[in-house]
Amino acid sequence: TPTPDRPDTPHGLPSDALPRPADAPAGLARRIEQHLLHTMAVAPQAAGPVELLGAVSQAARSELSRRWVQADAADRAAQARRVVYLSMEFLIGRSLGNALGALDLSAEAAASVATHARTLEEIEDQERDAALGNGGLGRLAACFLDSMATLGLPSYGYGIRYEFGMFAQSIQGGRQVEHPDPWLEDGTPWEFPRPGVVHPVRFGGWVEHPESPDVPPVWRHAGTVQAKAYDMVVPGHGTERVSTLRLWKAVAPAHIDLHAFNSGDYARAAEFKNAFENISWVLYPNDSTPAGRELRLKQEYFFTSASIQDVLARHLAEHGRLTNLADKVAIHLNDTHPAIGVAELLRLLVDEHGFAWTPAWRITQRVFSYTNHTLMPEALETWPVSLFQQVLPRHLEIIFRINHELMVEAQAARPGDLDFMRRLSLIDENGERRVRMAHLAVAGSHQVNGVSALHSQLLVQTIFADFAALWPDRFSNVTNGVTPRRWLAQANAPLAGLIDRRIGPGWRRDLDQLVHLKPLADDAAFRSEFLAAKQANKQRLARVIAETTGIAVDAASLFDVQVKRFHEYKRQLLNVLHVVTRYRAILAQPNGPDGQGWQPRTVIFAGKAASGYAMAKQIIRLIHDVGRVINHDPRIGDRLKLVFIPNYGVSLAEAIMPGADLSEQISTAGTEASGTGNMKLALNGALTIGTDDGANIEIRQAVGDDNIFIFGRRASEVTAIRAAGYQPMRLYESLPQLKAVLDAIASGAFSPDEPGRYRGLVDALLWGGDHYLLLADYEDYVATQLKVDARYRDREAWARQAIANVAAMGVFSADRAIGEYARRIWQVAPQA
Ligand code: B1H
Repeated sequence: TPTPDRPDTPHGLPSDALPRPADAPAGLARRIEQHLLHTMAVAPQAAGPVELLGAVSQAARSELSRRWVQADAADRAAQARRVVYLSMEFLIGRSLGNALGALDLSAEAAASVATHARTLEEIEDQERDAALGNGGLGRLAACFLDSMATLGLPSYGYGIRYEFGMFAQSIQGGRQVEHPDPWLEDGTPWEFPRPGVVHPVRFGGWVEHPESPDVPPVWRHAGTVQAKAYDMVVPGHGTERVSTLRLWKAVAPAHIDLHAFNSGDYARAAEFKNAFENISWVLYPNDSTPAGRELRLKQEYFFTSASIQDVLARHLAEHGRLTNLADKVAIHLNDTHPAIGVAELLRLLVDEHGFAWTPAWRITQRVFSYTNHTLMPEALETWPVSLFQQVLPRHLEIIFRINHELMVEAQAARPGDLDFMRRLSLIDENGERRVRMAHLAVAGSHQVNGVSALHSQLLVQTIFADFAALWPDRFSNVTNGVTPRRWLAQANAPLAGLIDRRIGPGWRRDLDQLVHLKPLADDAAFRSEFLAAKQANKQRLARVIAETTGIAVDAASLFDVQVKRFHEYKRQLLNVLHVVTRYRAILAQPNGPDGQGWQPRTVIFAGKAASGYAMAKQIIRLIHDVGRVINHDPRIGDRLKLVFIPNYGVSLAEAIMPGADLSEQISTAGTEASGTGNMKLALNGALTIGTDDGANIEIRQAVGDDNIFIFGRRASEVTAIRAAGYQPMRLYESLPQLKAVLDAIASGAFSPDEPGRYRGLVDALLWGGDHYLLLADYEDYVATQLKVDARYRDREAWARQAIANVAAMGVFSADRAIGEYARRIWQVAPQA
């Protein structure tokens, strides 16, 4: 029933409108009412959704802080070994639904907001996403924290409290427009400022070397910025354990006193202050490619240094000495972004805590471990030696010393092999000298892993081949995973409820239990309930599409979904080539390829392009241009629709994943390190069409060849094709369908107002070498899409296969992944 709009402010309400203790309900409901009055300062019966969000969040927050204090006290008392996860990105999304789920308070919260004539969903929708990350790497960090808390690992995530997170995307005239994301502007109930936790982080200057070798060098830095701690509590599910996410804000040092300046210098003083504080202002929006800017290097050092200082302070408070540091802390590097931590820990031990080099180096290597997330050569971080010299002069010296010892070891392993040394070196000497951060991370860690079986194998065959020759035992694999709490329990209530009724609720903490769904694929009643849940989710998604794009889509059509960052290697353009192929085929053969009609399809895209990535932005524009033509062509009707949902992020993903029938995972084999959207979609009952790449390969092994559509060249074939001199023009000439599609796009069939708009894009395929082999995989892709149609038409067969996918997803739980890290890499044990 619709509710009348209520005023959002308490002004003018009679005082007898406030609840009296006599009618105050119990438990959570009572606490919510109290928070409405005392925290939100609103008369409870006048509370709107925003006030309710605040009050419910506060009620959850107080219970979480109780658990937090308890877990912290227990870990201190036990002097527990801790895991410290350093990451530039934590793509958290919303917190309320997750917190209520973890506290098992969702039903009670729903009941109490119902007394205000609101639904819990409506309240939760008011919360802004915490989008402190770009894509997969940042979301992985958030899933991992959820699992660390749930498994009861004594653990901390450390990162940056960006004032502005991932930019918001809107579409104007078919083009991406970026908007700032001031996610903190109205405050957030989920952070706990720790005014007493501050560490100084130094930059610039020079290094003085005392005469005596026993006296450590002195870094005469040029400036100091203070790192102030803001904590978020990470709830565990089905346990009272929690984890901590500590984010650092950059604050100018106290001696920049704005009041001391006369009015003329005030602006200059403010500028000076900004020059420090800008370090934590904004997330760099470059998924999979490093920014290479001085401010980025400062961000990396800023949060890494503050975090390691914090670790040492905690360790000293608990143990009074640092000699046993490696027994008590495991520090993990989420990609190379915090790799400077290797040099920073050495610096702190040697320069500030009186350690000799050799024991300090031994501790450092035992403490650190490193995950690589990409093989793409352009994505490997390197910094000009000159920039390092200017920003971190002492660290550069330390890196040179590590390198010297590495070169001695290389020399001993392969005497006289200068190329081996050159390839291993922490310094790239080709052209402008640069520091290779991945080499620093490998040298400074006792374990290095990739994020899927294929990726880890390619790591030791390609970019780390020489290191693997030197230290074979250092390399291993931990395939990624996703948290089933957010990605099934929270996002997909219809399916989660159905699973609960059939196999009980235990899968939330033990996803392997989904295997009990396997036999239910043969149960017709279960299949029909499964399809009904999918249908409800598709209707919800269709509503989201209508609200955000204005396009009406048919929830009975096949929902074909590709949602991820836009990048050439992910090949959204190959998907578009298929859409245009299908469009032309429908026009040419209205009765379908086999006379049985066309399976209606809705092709759904969402994702952001890095602001400076022209080609990715052009592909977004092409999707809109093609969509405008197809969606308005009366000859097509409901047989094909193409939509782009703007502003993809965690919350939108929670609406999209449950509503997908088909999951597009079509990267060029050998390029997508793992993928995690592939896991979320399969977990929600989508079938995958994908290449033999990243974790798709393991998904195929888990679900079986018959329950997935794999197409295209494998990684080894990709390498061979390129080595043999790939000629995309030959494919263009020999495949008439492909030629017609490319000609249509290139000649302006979808951009009549500017016919040459996509000439460059097509030329990049035909003349620019088609680096990601779209043309090589086109024919197989289009043929495989026809198989998808045929399978989908047999609704019972499709349901069986979708159920088989869900049942096989146990291994892709982030709990499994974190269990492997804990045992094999961190050597930490869960606390009861
Ligand atoms: C992944 C990144 C990444 N790999 C640089 N690398 C960045 C690199 O801002 N930067 O400089 C940001 C992100 N992100 C992704 O990690 C992989 O492409 C996915 O395949 C993988 O699933 C994910 C998590 O491992």
